[in-house]
Amino acid sequence: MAADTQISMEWNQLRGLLAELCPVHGLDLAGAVALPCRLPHAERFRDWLQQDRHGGLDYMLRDPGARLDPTRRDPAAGTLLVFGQGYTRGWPADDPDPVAGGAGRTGQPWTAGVARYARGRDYHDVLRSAIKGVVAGMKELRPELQARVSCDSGPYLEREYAWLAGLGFFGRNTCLIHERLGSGLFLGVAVTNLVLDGAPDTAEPQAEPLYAAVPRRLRVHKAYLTACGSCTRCLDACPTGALDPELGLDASACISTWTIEKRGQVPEHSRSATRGILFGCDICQTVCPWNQRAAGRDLPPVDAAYGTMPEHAERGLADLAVMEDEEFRRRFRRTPLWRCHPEGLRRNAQRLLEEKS
Ligand code: B12
Ligand code: SF4
Ligand code: SF4
Repeated sequence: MAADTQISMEWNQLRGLLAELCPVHGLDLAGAVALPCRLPHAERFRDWLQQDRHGGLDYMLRDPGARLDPTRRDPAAGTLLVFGQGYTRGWPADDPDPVAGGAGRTGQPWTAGVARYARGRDYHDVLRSAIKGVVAGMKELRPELQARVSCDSGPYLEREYAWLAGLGFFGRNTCLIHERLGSGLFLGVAVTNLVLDGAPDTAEPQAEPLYAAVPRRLRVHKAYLTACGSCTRCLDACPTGALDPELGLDASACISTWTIEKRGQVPEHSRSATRGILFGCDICQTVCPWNQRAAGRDLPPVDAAYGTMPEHAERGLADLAVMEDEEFRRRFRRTPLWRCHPEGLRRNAQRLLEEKS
């Protein structure tokens, strides 16, 4: 983004544009946060880093200042647009329950051990191109618009911005939850040179997003942090005790970290916890009542790109355990499984086979 150009737009004009463009590009939610802005949970993030709850995910240590303030990277940034795109409508009751064995259960395909977010095409590609589609549509009206589009991998606290922009609330499992859609949502952002006239007070989180394919629970009049109430299901269900009600998630204990991000073996003490799990972990979302309710609702379907890829059913766990790098590349290059590298997938599959024997 060029360093010195900002353009103005009316808040309601942006609302109209998002309402027109988001459905065309398969986006469920969109909102805006004026920059620079004070992040209410910046301290939570700093503590998380300081207490080593990042679990050795080194990319989280890189330039934390930029993560807290996008204008450090893009001085002309005036508005951060944040988008949500569903990949599952809740966690259906007939989904093989990972707590009960997932892919380890007899008769289940190996994909039952893959977290739902990773069963289709790579969401980075799908969501980024959807957001770019919205930006391109906006540019037809305002050619001077500039935007840096990012999903997941950029230095942005995406859940924090999503909450500020009114997309949902924080669960005790740390996920961003929408009252009707649940937490099966990917988040992405566009850091733009827009300055919005008539935008709400930046110091306050918004109660509703600018655009929602499905509105939040009741009409939400005031933003709130969480709607977990007295529920602690996710804390109780997490098999490694990775969730702390005060401190959030400890990535060094999270199965997701071990099965996706790390290269070594799952530590001995967590081995029984990962039973039946091949890649990622959904346990703290599967048990969440917001997701169970979402699964029973009549909601518009998610983008077909997030459906299970039937072509992989021809391969079994035993094939994955010895899969050559070349086949891994061919099959999984454009999927989230790419993240764990061929050796990670072989390792995970071997562990599951050992469990079964
Ligand atoms: C590092 C990372 C991980 C790590 C650490 C996760 C973590 N909770 O921090 C690991 C590898 C474990 C992981 C796992 C998963 N991840 Co991840 N991950 C990220 C990443 C890259 C950074 C997260 C981060 O900044 N962590 C630092 C902590 C401190 O931040 P935070 O948890 O977001 O919390 C902040 C706020 O949300 C707020 N907050 C959070 N919870 C609460 C609760 C209360 C009560 C309060 C007051 C505040 C609060 O305070 C924090 C500071 O601002 C983001 C993408 C991004 N750029 O943001 C994706 C992201 C969070 N992951 C995502 C997904 C889908 C997953 C998995 C579901 C994948 C899977 N099935 O295996 C799991 C979910 C595990 C879980 N329960 O969080 C989505 C989440 C979407 C959503 N609806 O929330 C994101 C946003 C990616 C995306 N673009 O869609 N992930
Ligand atoms: S993703 Fe799994 S291991 Fe990680 S916090 Fe949730 S339940 Fe625990
Ligand atoms: S399981 Fe309960 S405590 Fe955990 S996020 Fe869902 S509602 Fe909140």
